[in-house]
Amino acid sequence: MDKTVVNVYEGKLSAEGLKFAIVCSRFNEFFVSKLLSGAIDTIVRHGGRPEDISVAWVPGSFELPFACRKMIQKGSFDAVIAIGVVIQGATTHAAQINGQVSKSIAQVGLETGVPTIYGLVTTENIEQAIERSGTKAGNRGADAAL
Ligand code: INI
Repeated sequence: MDKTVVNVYEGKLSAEGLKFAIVCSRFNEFFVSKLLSGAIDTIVRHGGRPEDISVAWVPGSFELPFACRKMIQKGSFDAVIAIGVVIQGATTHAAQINGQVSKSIAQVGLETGVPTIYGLVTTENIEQAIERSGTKAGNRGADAAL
């Protein structure tokens, strides 16, 4: 596209000078810690400073939107990243969490004006969670940070 004749709005993949909050769920921490490492690694590799990254922990993914909002209200972050892993069990519990959390994370971003990024892995089983936490399907935390 010829950028001299049109206005193009697009992001730059630079984290230089930016402050990030990463809100993580302790539920399925085995996977969440891998996603968190991926997110931090991506920010730092794009020029962000480790000291400009704050990490908050909540019990489960359901609590992520609330904590994202609190971090935005209490801090001065350029973006907030929510990280969690919801694995389907024998009941509809996971579906209930997923539906509400995705909507609420979008709502936090829209209401506060601070980019609030959805970095959740929602899977049918543990194998799919492994694949998305740093193995054959990449690292969803790194993707969210990007
Ligand atoms: N929280 C998760 O982050 N992942 C899950 O897989 C999960 N499951 O399956 O139960 C989960 N449950 C806890 C939930 O997020 C809340 O912390 C809890 O309901 C208290 O509000």
